[in-house]
Order: sequence, then structure tokens, then C-alpha cells
Amino acid sequence: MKKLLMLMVGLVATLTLAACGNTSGPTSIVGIGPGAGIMAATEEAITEYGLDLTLDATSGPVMVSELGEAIANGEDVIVTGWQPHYKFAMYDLKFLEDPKGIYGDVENIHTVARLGVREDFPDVTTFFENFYMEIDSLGDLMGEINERGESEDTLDIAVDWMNNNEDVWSGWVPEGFDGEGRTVVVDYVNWAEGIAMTNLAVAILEANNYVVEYTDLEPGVVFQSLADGQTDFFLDAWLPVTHESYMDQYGDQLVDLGYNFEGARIGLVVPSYMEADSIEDLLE
Ligand code: PBE
Repeated sequence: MKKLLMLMVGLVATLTLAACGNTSGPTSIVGIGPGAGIMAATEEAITEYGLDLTLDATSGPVMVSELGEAIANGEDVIVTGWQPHYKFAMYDLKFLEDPKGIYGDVENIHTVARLGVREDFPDVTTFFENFYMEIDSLGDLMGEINERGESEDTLDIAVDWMNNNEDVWSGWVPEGFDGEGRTVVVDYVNWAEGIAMTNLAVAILEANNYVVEYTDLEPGVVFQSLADGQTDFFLDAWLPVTHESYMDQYGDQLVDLGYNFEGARIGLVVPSYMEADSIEDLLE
């Protein structure tokens, strides 16, 4: 009897250890919202690498808070991550190498628009063609929004940033820029870089007498709405890789106004203290 009891205690201890993940590491990848290109790429990575991990659909902000919580506890954690993003300024993180190239190479973030926008809003179209941010200025703006965003309105933060950083954006604005009260629709998705760039654009447009309607939508809805002609501009199209399937579907019903950020990247991101350097290391 005593022997059996000891055996059971041993078994429970082993099971508990395994369940805690101390020996086996994370059992899932913390994802974001389901329509993101990085979610589809991660499903593909799980299959292609044969990972014994599931993918949790959450949201950008939840992904950041789960990452922060794991780091505070010194635990291993794997998230769907991208750059530019303010999490890299908060924590010491690394992208896992992707020898199969599932997540593609570096890409650019483009501003896209509905057809006919150049005829209806020539100056706003020029403004968005000129709209371009470097990692330092975008990182600074995202950081401000992240730090002050809990208690302050995002647009108010962007207005402050606009007032303090005229050198960044003054060259984007065409001569005699004046909306005369006309309404422009600039939708966005709940992704940090798009929130930052969109609010900055709204701040500048409103300062030049445009009325801006801007709504947080699912990515599929934004592309559909651009194709239907209901949304005028969208600043967060990741090309050529991440949003390839949206462009395959809607590309001929959109205008690409060129990139607003160069050198963007998606992948699996982990704290630097984790042993894994490559997605293949997650198999061990
Ligand atoms: N992201 C941020 C998006 C594009 C912008 C990387 C989460 C995506 O995966 O679709």
C-alpha cells in the first residue's frame, strides 16, 4: 500500500510538472485578432514546421499584456510579433529565425485608397503619398500613445505629437492645403503602428479644415470597404507578403499610394532570455 502511495505521489508530481510547463515550455502561441495576416502565416508555420503548439486568437493589446506578464514571471512565452511595434522598446525580445521563410522577408507598409480618390481629393492623395515615417519618429509616437493612452484620448496625444514634431510632417502637406469642411474617411485596424499613423494623419487633416471619420474595423472589413468605395484611405497595408491574400482579392479595386514605412517584419517573437533562436528549436 505504501509503495502504491509513493508511486502515485511520484506520478502526480510528474504530471504537475508537465502541466506547469516548467519542463515542456509553452503549449500555445499568443496570437492577435483572427483577420491578421500574421495569424494565417502562423497557422502555416505550425503545419510546415510540425509544431506541437496551438494558436490563441486574442488581440494586439492582449498579446502585449500576456507577453509582459510572462516576462514579469520569468516564464517562456511565444507571441505573434511584428516590427514596428512599441513592445520592442518595452522588453528585450528577439524574432525566432524562420529557415523555411514562412513569414517572408522584410516588407513595407503601404497607404492604399479607394478608386477615384485622386479625382475627389487630389490634395489629400498627395498628402498621403508624401506621408512617410522613420522608425525613430514612429517609435516615439507609438511610445507616447502607449504610455499616455490609458488616461488620455489617442487623438489628443497625436495632436500634441504633431505640435512638437512639425519637422517630421511639414513636408507632406501640399501648398494651400484646406479641406473647407469636407469629410474624408480613414479607417484603421487595432494594430499599434496603424493607430499611431492614422491618428497623426487625422490630427494633421483636422488642423487643415478636413472632417475625418475614422473607425476601428476588422482588416477584412477595411479592404472590403475600400473596394466598395466607402473608405477613402487606409494606412496599414503590409506588402507584399502579409496582406497578399487581401490584395489578391481586392487589389484591382484599390489604389496603392506607395509605402509610408520601410523595413517592416512579422514573425514569432520571444523574450531574449529564451533558449530557442529558431522556430525549429521549438520542436525540441
Ligand atoms: N500586423 C500588423 C498585421 C499587419 C499590421 C502585422 C499584425 C497583420 O498581421 O495582418
